[in-house]
Amino acid sequence: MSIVLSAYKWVPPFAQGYVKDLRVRWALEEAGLPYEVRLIDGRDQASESYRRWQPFGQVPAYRDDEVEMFESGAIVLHLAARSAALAEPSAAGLARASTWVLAALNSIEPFAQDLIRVVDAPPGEPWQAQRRPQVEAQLNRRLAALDGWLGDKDWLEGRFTAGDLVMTTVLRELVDSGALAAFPTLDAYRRRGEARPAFGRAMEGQLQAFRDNAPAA
Ligand SMILES: N[C@@H](CCC(=O)N[C@@H](CS)C(=O)NCC(=O)O)C(=O)O
Repeated sequence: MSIVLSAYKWVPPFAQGYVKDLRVRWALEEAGLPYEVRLIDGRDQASESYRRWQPFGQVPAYRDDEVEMFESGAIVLHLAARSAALAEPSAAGLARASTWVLAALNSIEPFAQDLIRVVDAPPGEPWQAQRRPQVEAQLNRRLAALDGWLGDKDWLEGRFTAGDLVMTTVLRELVDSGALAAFPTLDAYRRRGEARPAFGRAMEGQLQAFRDNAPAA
């Protein structure tokens, strides 16, 4: 199968290691599927041809011999349907992995992003201090529920699935805010995901492109 994935040539340091093509690179590495990366810049993002591939001009976009698609969660699920490394190879196994991919993107990430927006707001904005406790309380309720489900398991379904892959990428977004400090079990789960060799290869692939295309100082 010939697989092509889009990613940025370069992004500012704060975003390096967090661009969402990482999810797809990681899934491909777990599945052991070879792939090519098409590196794009702002001009490509705005082009009509790229918008036909990714309507919002974002990364990642993906194509293989069967389909062209976008949205990192959808791409990871497409790969999970093709690799036992990402889901139990049965309809029920794929449904369970899909459940956790959607839970990561729908039930955790919006709350994580609310907190990140507050934390990253310019200092001194009065709404920031007012909103933070409410946003933290909402996020903590979700994290406590996730923590309760994980319990003493290594992975959400007992074995690693696409759901753990996407959930790890969502939890990583919370490290800088300190939000995981109150949830050592979830933080250890996040670290377990990041310790997987496939994650390391995916990260290195993303960072290598940024090193190769760093603007001249
Ligand atoms: N929901 C999309 C989000 C993709 C996304 O946010 N991509 C960012 C990079 S991490 C991007 O390309 N941002 C540029 C933009 O929105 O113009 C997905 O998961 O694929």
